[in-house]
Amino acid sequence: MKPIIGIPANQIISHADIFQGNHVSYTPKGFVQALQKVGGLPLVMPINQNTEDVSEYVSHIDKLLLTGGQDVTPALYGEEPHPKLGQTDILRDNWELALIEEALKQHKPIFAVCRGMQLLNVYFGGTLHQDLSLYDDWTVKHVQTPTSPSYATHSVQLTGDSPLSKILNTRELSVNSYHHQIIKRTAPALQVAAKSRDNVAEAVTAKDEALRILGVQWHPELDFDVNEQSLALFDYFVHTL
Ligand SMILES: [Mn+2]
Repeated sequence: MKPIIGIPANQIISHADIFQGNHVSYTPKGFVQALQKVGGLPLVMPINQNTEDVSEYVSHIDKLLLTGGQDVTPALYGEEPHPKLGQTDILRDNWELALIEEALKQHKPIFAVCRGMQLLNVYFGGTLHQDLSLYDDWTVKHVQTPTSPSYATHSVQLTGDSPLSKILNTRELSVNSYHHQIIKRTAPALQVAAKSRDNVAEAVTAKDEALRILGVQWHPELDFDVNEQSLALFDYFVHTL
């Protein structure tokens, strides 16, 4: 049996002129293909305003994968929207927060990418910088556009005893980077597993190992076909975490 990996879908809400005005549920193909390549069975779960359905959804999956996308609604960590905040979608936030809670309740592992890692931090009571410009020590380019996501552009240093350094068997790696928000206060339940040179949290794990959680700020789904370490993360998630 292949492990079934639940992926909460994103929805297009800002382009009413495409798809005949329908809102469309989707997930980037990189997640689908990376999971399939390492032997997982991706299952996309559309946003559902009835969050009572999460228990049934989660009972059908083995693991939960949170993807990138919109900014997290700042009210969820007690802030007003800053002028540099990007698009938010409270329906997506609420659906994914409900799925996180249920996955933890049902003891199912969570792999969280980019926004997913930020949302996990907010779920556990942490906060975010709504834009990198609000971070005093910002010196590294974290939005590498227009450089291809296949090219890793900045280094991250892995914490010596973190599972990440064991999985990847290194203390430093190069990653791609497409985020304008970062963790401000790390949630008490989480620990930083990797940092960029300007001290931005680039990966997190749970302090309590019984909570099987890995979050990364970069995008392994965009370079897994050319970067063995990115593929290794998906392999670890599907078969080990
Ligand atoms: Mn970065």
